[in-house]
Amino acid sequence: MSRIFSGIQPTNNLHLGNYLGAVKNWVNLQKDNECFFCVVDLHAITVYQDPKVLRQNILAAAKTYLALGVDPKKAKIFVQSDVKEHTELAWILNTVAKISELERMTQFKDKSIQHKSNINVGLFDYPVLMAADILLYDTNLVPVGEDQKQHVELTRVLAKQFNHLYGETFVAPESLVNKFGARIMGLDDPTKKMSKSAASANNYVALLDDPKVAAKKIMRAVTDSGSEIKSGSGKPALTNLLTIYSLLSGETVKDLEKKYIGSGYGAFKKDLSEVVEEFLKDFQKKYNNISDAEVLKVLNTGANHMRGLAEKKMKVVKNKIGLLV
Ligand code: ATP
Ligand code: LTN
Repeated sequence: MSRIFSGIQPTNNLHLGNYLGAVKNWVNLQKDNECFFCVVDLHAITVYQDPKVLRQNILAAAKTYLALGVDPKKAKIFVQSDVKEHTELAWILNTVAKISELERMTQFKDKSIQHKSNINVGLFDYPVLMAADILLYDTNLVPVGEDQKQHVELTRVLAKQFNHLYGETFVAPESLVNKFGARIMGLDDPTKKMSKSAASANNYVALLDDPKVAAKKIMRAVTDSGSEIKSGSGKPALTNLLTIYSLLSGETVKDLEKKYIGSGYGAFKKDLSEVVEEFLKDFQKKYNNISDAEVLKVLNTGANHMRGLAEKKMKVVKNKIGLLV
C-alpha cells in the first residue's frame, strides 16, 4: 500500500487527455492505496483566471473526479487552497530550490511563450508549489501524464536537498506514468499534447462538450497521409486516435488495426466518434446527478482530513529548520 498524491488545475473543463493520462489511473489506484486527489486551484492562477469562472471550475473539477469514478470512501478529494500548509511549505522549499533548476522546466518555457505578457513569479515557482503538495504528505507515488514527469523529478531533487541540509525529513517520490495514453495529442495537431488551454477548442474533447459536438471534433480530427488504419512512427494522428479508441473501448490497438483493415479513415472515425459520444453521455449523466452541496461536503471532509496530516508534518519541518514550533 503506497501513499498516492495527484492533482489537476481547474483552468477549464477537463478533457479526454486528463482522463486517459491521469484520472483513469487514479480510479485503479484507489482500490489498494492511500490516495489523495487535489484540485490545484493555486496552480491555476499562475495564468490569469476570471474569478467567477474559476469558482465554477473548482467545483466542476471536483465533480468530474467523482463522475469519473474517484470514490470519496476510498480516496480523499480536496481543494489545495483549503490547506494553507501547501503554500507555507512551498515558501520553505523556495529556500532550497535553485533558480537554475527551475529555469530548465519545459512547462515554464512553454507557458512563458504562451503568456508573454504575464510571465509572473508564480509561473516560475509553480514546480516548487507542486513539490510542496507532494512532500507535505510523504507521498510515494505521483500518477501523472508524461508532461509532469520533469516536475516530479524536481520534487525528488528538492526532497533530497532538504534532507541533506536538515536531516531525513521528506520521502523522495516517484512518478507513475502509464505506458499507454500518457500523452494524448491534440486532435487538430498530433504533434502537440491535448491541452485545456489550447488556442482552438478543436484541439481537445472536453468531458463536458456536447456529445454531438465532440463526435464532430473526432470526425474533423487531422489524419496522416495514406489511408491505412495503423499506429506507429510516421502516423502520429492515427496513433493518437487508435490510443483514444483503445482506452475508451478496452479493445487493444492490434485488434482495432485488424478490425479496420481495408476500411478508410471515414468509417474508422465514424465508429470512434460514436465511442466518444457514448462515453461522454454516460459521464455527463453521472456528472449532472452530483449536486453542489454533495461535492462541497466531499471537499470539506477531504480538507479536514488533509489539514490534520499537513499540520503534523509542518511541525516536523519547522522543527528541523530551527523555527519555533
Ligand atoms: P493546461 O492546458 O491548463 O496547462 P492541461 O490540459 O495540461 O492544462 P493539467 O491540469 O496541467 O492539464 O494536467 C492534469 C493532469 O492531466 C496531469 O497529470 C497531466 O499530466 C495530465 N495530462 C494533461 N494533458 C494530458 C494529455 N494530453 N495526455 C495525457 N495526460 C495529460
Ligand atoms: N502540475 C500538475 C498539477 C499538479 C500536480 C500536483 C500533479 C499540481 N500539484 C501534485 C501531481 C501532484 C499538472 O498537471 N499540470
